Amino acid sequence: MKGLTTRQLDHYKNKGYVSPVNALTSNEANEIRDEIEKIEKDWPGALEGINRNYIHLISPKFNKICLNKNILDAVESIIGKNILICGTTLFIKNPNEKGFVSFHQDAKYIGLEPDNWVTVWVAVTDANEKNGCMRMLSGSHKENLRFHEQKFDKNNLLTRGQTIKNVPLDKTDPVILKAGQISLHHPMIVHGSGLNYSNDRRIGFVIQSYIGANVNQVIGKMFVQKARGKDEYKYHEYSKVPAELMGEKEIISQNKANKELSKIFYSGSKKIGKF
Ligand SMILES: O=C(O)CCC(=O)C(=O)O
Repeated sequence: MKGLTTRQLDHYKNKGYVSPVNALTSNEANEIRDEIEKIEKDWPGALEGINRNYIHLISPKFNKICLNKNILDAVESIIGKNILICGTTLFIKNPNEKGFVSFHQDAKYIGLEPDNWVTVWVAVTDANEKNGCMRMLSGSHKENLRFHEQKFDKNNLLTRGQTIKNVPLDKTDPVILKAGQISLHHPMIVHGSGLNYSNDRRIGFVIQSYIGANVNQVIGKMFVQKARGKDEYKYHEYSKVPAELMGEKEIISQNKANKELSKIFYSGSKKIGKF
């Protein structure tokens, strides 16, 4: 694959997202799941709370996903050839839990400017309407930032439970993916997801986000890694590439990054959520 086709790119520009895009094999997706489940078993709690973030700093396997050629080719079609990785997050919905993601815009609280950045959602498991795939309000990226109510619901997988009200569900598009496929979405698109009614986990490994080297962080500090091209702006501090799974240095690097991330997530908020 050499980047998005003209049709896929037009879809992204007009609707604010594109999917499905083939990126990993189903075996590669299963390897990510195995790595997640190994960490959950051997280091209980290590992927929970704030530590569901910057997970590409604690596992060489997760790091490798962020450098996958098919993913980077698709990203390059959108943000150009100078690409930095500035974060990763796991969005896991277990069966029989009530996890959901309220409708929101990623650009609202993240402080990345200008909006030359894109989020890649890697399906570690299949994602479909039954297990609570993402839903996109097509075209909403062309409008302004909307009002978000901060609800802090306990089952909301977003930091502040930030919620755009009255989004018509029947006007949103489901992002249906097979394990290994990806979707890419724009910083301004209104999106969210419902409950998992299936008997298996729904797992998204989210590269949140790939930024152009020209993108600065205007609220706080983020740690980046070079994915492709040049960084002539040098706005950000670079994090270490992990050498081993959950090594001491790797954990220190993740903790340092998450401490700063938390300040960005909750900037101006009276309350701190669980992520
Ligand atoms: O995984 C989900 O359901 C939502 C993820 C999300 O909001 C995002 O990747 O920006």
